[in-house]
Amino acid sequence: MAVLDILRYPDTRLHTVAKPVKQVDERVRTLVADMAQTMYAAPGIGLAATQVDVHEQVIVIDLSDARDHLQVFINPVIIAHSDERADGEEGCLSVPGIYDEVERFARITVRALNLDGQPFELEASGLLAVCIQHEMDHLKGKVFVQYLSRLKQSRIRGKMAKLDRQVA
Ligand code: K1U
Ligand code: ZN
Repeated sequence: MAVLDILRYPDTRLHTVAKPVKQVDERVRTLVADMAQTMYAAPGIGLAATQVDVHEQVIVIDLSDARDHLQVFINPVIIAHSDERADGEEGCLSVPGIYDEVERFARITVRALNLDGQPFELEASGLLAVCIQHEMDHLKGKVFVQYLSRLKQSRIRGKMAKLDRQVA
C-alpha cells in the first residue's frame, strides 16, 4: 500500500471528469487500498480518485471514530434524492484549512459497485449524504469552493498560493 500525493486547488487536474471503471480487478482494488491509506494518513473522512490524479469513478469514505469502517463506491450514481436540502460545513483535503457552508440534498439513494464488482444501493442522510455528494462532485471535476462566491474563491486561491510559497 502507498500514501499518494493529493492534488491541491487550484490545480487544473481537479477539474478532470472521471471515467467509469470498466472492470473491478486487482488494479482497482490496489487503487482503493492506496486511496484508503492516503485518506487515513491525511487525515480525512473521504477521498475521490480525482484527488490523487486518477480519473476513474472511485470513492472511499470512513466516518467511524475507530477508522475501521471503510466504505467504497465504484461508479456511483445518485438514483433518488429528497426535495429537502440542508446546509452543512464542508472541508476538502485538496483545499487545506478552508471550511465553508454548502447546500446539498438532505437524503440520497446511491447505487454503486463494491470491491467484488457487485452492485449495491445505499440510503444516506446526514454527514454520509454530504460526503458522498462532495466526493461525487470531485469525480465530475467540481471542487466545493466552486459553490462559494467569486470573492471567496479568489481569496481561497490567494491563501493556497501563500501555502505553496511557504512549503517551496
Ligand atoms: O474530499 C475530501 O477532500 C475529503 C473531505 C471530505 C468531506 C469533509 C467534510 C464535508 C464534506 C466532505 C475531508 O475529509 S476534509 C477533512 C475532515 O473533514 C476531517 C478530518 C479529520 C477528522 C475529521 C474530519
Ligand atoms: Zn474534497
